[in-house]
Amino acid sequence: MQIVSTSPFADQRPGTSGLRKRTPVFQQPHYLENFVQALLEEAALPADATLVVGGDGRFLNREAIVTIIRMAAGNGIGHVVVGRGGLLSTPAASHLIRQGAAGGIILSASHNPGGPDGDFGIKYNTANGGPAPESYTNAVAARAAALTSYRIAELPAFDLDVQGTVELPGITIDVVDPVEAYASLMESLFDFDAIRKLFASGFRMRMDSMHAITGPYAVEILERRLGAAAGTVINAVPLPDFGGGHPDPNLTYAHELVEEMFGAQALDFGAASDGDGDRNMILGQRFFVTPSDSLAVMAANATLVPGYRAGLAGVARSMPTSAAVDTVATALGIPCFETPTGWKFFGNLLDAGRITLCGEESFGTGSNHVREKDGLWAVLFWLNIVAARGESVEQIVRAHWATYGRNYYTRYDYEAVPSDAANGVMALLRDRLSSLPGSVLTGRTVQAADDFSYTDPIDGSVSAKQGIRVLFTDGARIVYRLSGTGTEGATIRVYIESKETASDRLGMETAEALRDLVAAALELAEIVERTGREAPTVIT
Ligand code: VG1
Ligand code: CO
Repeated sequence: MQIVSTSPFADQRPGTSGLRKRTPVFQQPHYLENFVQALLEEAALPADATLVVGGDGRFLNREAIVTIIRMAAGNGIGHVVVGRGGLLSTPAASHLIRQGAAGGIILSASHNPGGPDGDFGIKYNTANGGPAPESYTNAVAARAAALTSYRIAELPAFDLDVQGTVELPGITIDVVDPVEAYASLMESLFDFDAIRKLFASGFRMRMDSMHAITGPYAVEILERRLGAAAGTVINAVPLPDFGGGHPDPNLTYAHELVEEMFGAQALDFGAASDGDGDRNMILGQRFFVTPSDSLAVMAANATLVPGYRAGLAGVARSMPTSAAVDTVATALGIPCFETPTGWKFFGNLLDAGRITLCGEESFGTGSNHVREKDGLWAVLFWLNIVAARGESVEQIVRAHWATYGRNYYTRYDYEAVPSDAANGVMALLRDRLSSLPGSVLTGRTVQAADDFSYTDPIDGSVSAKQGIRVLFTDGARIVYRLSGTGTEGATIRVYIESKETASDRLGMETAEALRDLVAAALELAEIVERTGREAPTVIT
């Protein structure tokens, strides 16, 4: 074992989901090692602990995993479980950790592009399988900023591509099939027979894995176990640069899928997932399901799915996510929690059994089956609902709106804005907060305006400044926050929502329904003046 002297890096502060930086930043000497040392020291795992390690296969994944395994040995960790080839989707890693490991390290920058000019990322998950809480990530940042050495073992060469157990001096490495345990978990939750029958009846779907991690999982589950046609999964081989694409499952970046599903030859069902496999997009034939609606539909139909037959203890959504699921929770008579953005805030509620389903507007849905959002799980949930109801995706969503009303919803992202300008927008909004209540915008009256603060109902921890909310008396909302996952300048996110219940107002185009409110939202924050951007980078 070697103790290597190093100098601290001041910028190793994890954001919404781990530490994400441009790849060259991670290639600086000692950069990765310093951060890993800080997180292993803070985790303080006992010598008999098992650590799970895996990543989404992006550029640097394999080298980083070898370094992490050597550092685990250097820090006295005796057992590592790693996915074959260094691959593990984020939800599959969460599941493996929950099989008895003390924690896990996941290498991914999720939906951010990969490659030498792309992004890389790393995060730590605790024994419950979920992202470490803020108290931990803050402590890691402080440690990293003061670090003077790290510990790394010299190990004989080992092969990550061969499944099996490797005994090395001081450490045992289990190279496991990345898919098997996860696929079995899915089989235990969903009605595979019903979905198999659905495919056998001629139902056709397309799954776009976007050259990222879900390819092998989707081929095994959809094509092999459920009998979907060969070729159902496209872009199914994980590539280090995701084929030069942006593995973000939305209408902008999943364009291959979108062209097919909105074209003349559209299939019955379309889905896509992101770099690390925790996000999902659900499409019907020429029909887009907003992630917020997806969560609400899942909650309303959960008892059709074997794993959720007993009903839901409660649900949760991140603050910017639309209130569509709140309406369902009220109808079901179950609690609905509103948390800050980021999956780490759902962990305590899931562990305490207070919620069963949760989700975010950013194409993330999940449940108590793991402690991460889960892209393929969401796809299977929808397939199960479609099979059980015998209706199309569009019919299911329109019926949902007719019952619960429709929350029109859109998000405007302004990426790579100079930090000063972005901070100026937030400062302006904070200044305006106290004068907003009672004022009228687009004919709607502001009921309240605040900077969202969350008190965790389980451990009492407080997370302040989680985004500006402008709440109207008719249920409409405008939310502003800065992204915590970008690697260049700042990203301003503006979330706009309006609720309609009148039956003749459920079928509008989203852009049309929200036109006034969007204009008011941009004006209130002086977005165009302060950023110089006439239009957002992405609209979802
Ligand atoms: C974004 C999303 C957030 C999500 C996070 C991680 O964070 O808005 O909902 O939890 O990404 O998802 P931010 O801070 O950029 O808004 V993933 O799939 O990138 O790990
Ligand atoms: Co992701």
